Amino acid sequence: MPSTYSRRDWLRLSLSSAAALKLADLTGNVLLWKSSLFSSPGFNKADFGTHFVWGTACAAYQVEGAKYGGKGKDVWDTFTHTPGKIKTGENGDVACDFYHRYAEDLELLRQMNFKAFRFSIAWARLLPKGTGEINREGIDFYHRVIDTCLSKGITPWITLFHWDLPQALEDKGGFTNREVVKWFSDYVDLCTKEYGDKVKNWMVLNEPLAVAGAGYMLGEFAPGRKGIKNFLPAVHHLTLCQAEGGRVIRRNVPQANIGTTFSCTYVDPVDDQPKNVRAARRVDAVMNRLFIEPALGMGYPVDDLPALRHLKKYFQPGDEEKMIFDFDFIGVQNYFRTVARKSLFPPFLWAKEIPANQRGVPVNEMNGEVSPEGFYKIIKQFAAYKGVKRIVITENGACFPDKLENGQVHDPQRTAYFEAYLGALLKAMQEGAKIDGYFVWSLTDNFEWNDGFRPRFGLIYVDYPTLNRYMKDSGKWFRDFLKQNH
Ligand code: GCO
Repeated sequence: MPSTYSRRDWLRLSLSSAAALKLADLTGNVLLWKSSLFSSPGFNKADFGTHFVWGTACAAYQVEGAKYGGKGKDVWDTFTHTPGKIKTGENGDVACDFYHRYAEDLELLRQMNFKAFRFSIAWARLLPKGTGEINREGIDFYHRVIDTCLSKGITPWITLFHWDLPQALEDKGGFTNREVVKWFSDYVDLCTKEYGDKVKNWMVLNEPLAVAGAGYMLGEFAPGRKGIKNFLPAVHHLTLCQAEGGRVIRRNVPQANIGTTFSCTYVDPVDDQPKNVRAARRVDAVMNRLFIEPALGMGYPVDDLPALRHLKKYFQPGDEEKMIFDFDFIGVQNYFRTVARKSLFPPFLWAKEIPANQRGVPVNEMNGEVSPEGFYKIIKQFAAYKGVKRIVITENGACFPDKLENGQVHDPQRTAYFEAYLGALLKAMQEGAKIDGYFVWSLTDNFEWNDGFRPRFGLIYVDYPTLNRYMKDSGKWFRDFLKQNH
């Protein structure tokens, strides 16, 4: 492969087959996609190395069914049951009923030849009030999931927190209350003591920015709070939880492989005018650097986003040290690329993102730009940090409008997406990025937060009225790709 790719090379990577399909996406953009069903990519499984981990990822609230098994209420239960918060009015009460169907789902995972399963523990399933009394049914449920994984030769990878803070703790201020660091470390202590002899791969937080930004600043995600006065303390306390969680795992689990995950998006300025270049840097500081740099001992990215100096207000003596943890790996999660420009709104950031469908680029169903090049660049950006030892792609995937017909789901766009993104990942690896694994988001279609069930990311289609599962063509593509020995 050439060492520097031109735009045209990237286009070729995405469209390298002669059999290109012309499809129109929901927003009316006409997209060209390679028909991967009739061709094979220019790489195979062995190119990624024999130790490379192939898995899929999911999260408790999105799949389990919140009403089962004595789980306490969490912020997503409250949020989804508040009228107007979820675009479709739906909720995760039943979701994919993973609570009862986990064995079937793990069997499908095995049939697709994946060897790892990333899932999260619902804090309120173990501790209905967030602290104190334990729900034995919840503890046993995750033992069953872990044991089923192990019996099928699938390695469990656990995320400790994927956004579902127990409501009882939110009632005490949630992430704006510094006490959360103590609540969280007690919860991590419980999980790691309970499951640590069977599970070695742990992730502390999933995308803390989504919690602080969408949950406490914009009010778009649970708990639906707004404003900088909520955002700043939430950021700092999440940063402390992130490092403290790592320390608890290290203490309790011998030979643990400890990581934490970040939502990452390569940010380009709309043009090279200095004001737009500076705006893109501010967006990058928030979107990509806010939580990793303090963990690496670099502090918050105040130089590029001076407003972050207000975080100091929430510091206590010793916090600079407490924010640091030496993670074994960093979880990079990427879906799209971002293009930014200067703007007078919102204050604090003084920048705005230009929606992908206004830029004439291929998009997914949620209007995120499909950009293997952006994926490659963000991996390189994270791999360039001196303190990052290893990277795991803990999420990557795409939503496109799927249709179930005669038990089949033909989703060539999704397969083409994976081929192009895996090509970009391989290129980064060949240039020296130390990447240990790749997790598809997601095993099954699931509850996509404030968008409800409409955007489908699964390799397995879920027919919600019956909850029956169907392997999509993209799942079959992975099944065949992962079967290869060379
Ligand atoms: C995230 C979350 C997932 C989402 C996925 C698709 O990255 O936002 O980890 O829970 O469902 O990203 O949007």
